Amino acid sequence: MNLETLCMDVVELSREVGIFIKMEEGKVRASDIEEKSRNSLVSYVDKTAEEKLVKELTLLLPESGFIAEEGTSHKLGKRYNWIVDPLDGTTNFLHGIPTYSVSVALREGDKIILGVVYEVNRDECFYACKNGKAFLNGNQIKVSSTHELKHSLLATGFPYYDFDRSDAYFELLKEMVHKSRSVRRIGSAAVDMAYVACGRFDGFVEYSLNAWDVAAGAILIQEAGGIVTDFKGENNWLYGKEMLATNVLLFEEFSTLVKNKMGA
Ligand code: 2AM
Ligand code: CA
Repeated sequence: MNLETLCMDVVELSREVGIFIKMEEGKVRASDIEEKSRNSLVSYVDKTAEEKLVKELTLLLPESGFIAEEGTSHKLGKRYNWIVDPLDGTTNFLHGIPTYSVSVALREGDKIILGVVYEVNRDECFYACKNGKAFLNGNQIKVSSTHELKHSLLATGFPYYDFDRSDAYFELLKEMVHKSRSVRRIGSAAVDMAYVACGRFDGFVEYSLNAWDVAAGAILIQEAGGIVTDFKGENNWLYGKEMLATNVLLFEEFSTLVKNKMGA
């Protein structure tokens, strides 16, 4: 398997799926929308997009399995598994807000080896594979070189279903607002992380995210020279529902802030 060739095939596929999603923008009726669990919305658009991804990714790598948000495949691969979010930012999509993405990662054993995030409305495709570099539409990207929180632009996602840690989270948010240049909440974790990878954001923090929200973004950041950890500064970020991402220079200051408020 040539990982770089596979990565470019996944880039092309993600763009095709993105074009389908864009064509459906504004056409989804209220009766097409289902609430899977509290505030977690889905429509035929997410499901159709995922079915196409599952079908085509299987053709690209027949022995692979899937961890896919909408559960259209439960096949598990021995060595390779795709981690797929066909539409990250469904709430934005359904409300006519332009930031949403297609997010696809490939896992070999317990390592993510490829990631693609396609931000549909900006026609921006971010991609990386292990031991390679990270790219945006063919140009190499790097994390920012901001080294102090006071000069940083941070990103986050607000809790929307798991409010158990929300007091600690909003304490953290207050500190982030006070200590940084400002904080953005754009509604697609995959896009937030792609923006850390290319240096638009200097740091990102969110809890209760699923593996499909963060898998592709994480390898983008790592290959662009950044760091991803859980809130203790450790490695349990894929299934641990804690994501902290930043460049190396800001890591100590940002992770100390997060650890102090949410690391317990
Ligand atoms: P999704 O659109 O794939 O579900 C941002 O906080 C992240 O949380 C997004 O990546 C989004 O992924 C997920 N999310 C799900 N429901 C949400 C909601 N009601 N509000 C905000 N984010 C939501
Ligand atoms: Ca989704």
